[in-house]
Amino acid sequence: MATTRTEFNGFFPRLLDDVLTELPSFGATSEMTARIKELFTYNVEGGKMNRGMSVVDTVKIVRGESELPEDINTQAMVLGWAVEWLQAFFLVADDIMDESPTRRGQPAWYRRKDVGILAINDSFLIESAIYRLLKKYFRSEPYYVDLLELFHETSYQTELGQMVDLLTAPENDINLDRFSIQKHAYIVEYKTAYYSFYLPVALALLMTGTPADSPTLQVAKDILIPLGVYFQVQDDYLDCYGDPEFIGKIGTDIEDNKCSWLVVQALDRVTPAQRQVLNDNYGRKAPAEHALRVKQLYKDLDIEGVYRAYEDAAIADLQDKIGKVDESAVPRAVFTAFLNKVAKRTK
Ligand code: DMA
Ligand code: MG
Ligand code: MG
Ligand code: MG
Repeated sequence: MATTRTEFNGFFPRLLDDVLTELPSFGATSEMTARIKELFTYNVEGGKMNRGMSVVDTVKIVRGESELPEDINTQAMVLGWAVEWLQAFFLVADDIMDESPTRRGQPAWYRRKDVGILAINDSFLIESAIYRLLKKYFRSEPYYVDLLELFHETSYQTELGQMVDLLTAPENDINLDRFSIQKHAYIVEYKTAYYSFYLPVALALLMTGTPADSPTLQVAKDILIPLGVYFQVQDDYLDCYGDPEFIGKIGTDIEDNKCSWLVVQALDRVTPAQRQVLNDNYGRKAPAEHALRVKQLYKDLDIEGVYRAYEDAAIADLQDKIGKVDESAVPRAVFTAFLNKVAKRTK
């Protein structure tokens, strides 16, 4: 049923080629084309591809087919990769803003000697490629404008979330009062849940004939946004407790003064003395002892245990919500497939 990673991955060169072959019509020299090839290859490939493959998997489930007709399969893969391209656009910019050293087990793009601050424009180029691909494969479809609007709205939501994420985490200005459960909830819903969870399923629904104003999309959103929130809580957890070798990135949330789920939970449980420890050590880039003291405090408060309890409750709540979905709107398998990919992940 599920499209294999190999099949999905094997489709990437074709899309890369689509974008590269039209570059001469934009006056591109071979040097420009080579650089754009490196930009896309370095940043778009190499992820977990859960988001992209979810588009294809959802189209299969909605159509009730384990193998799609070739033209439909092609379009579903294009939309899947368009989500991966969108993700690459956000990640290139995110790593600059978060000052992250690594991504997907390699130096973050902006850290390369031949890139640096150019990475800002490179992130815009990655975004623009999405619209080149949509034009090529969907221009004559009746839902073309719906696809464009969905990508635009989703980008807007993500950028609003990123704005609050960064505004809540100013450098050299530690104020624990800025952090709250409500603030965290806004950040994770907007910066992650829309593009990572709602977008892939909404694209598949548009492709399979759901009108853009159908209540079906709201049914999907009511499950996928909480699922995306759970996913970002996992990301916050893995930032501190994940194995950098395995997750391919080194956590920076404590040093970056981020309104992470972990610090919000800690603040909910601290004594005044522990709050002072947090105040004196959170959000310091160096020396490393500061971050270690924060981690020790998390240990004293058993934040890992709090996380495990949250995780069990979140999964149970999602299963309950999925169980109540009207199957004539969306097959429940769409959501269980997605939940199974995410539940208890360590990467
Ligand atoms: C990521 O938030 C959100 C977007 C829109 C890329 P993050 O900075 O926690 O992500 P990561 O941990 O992957 O850097
Ligand atoms: Mg980041
Ligand atoms: Mg970030
Ligand atoms: Mg993170």
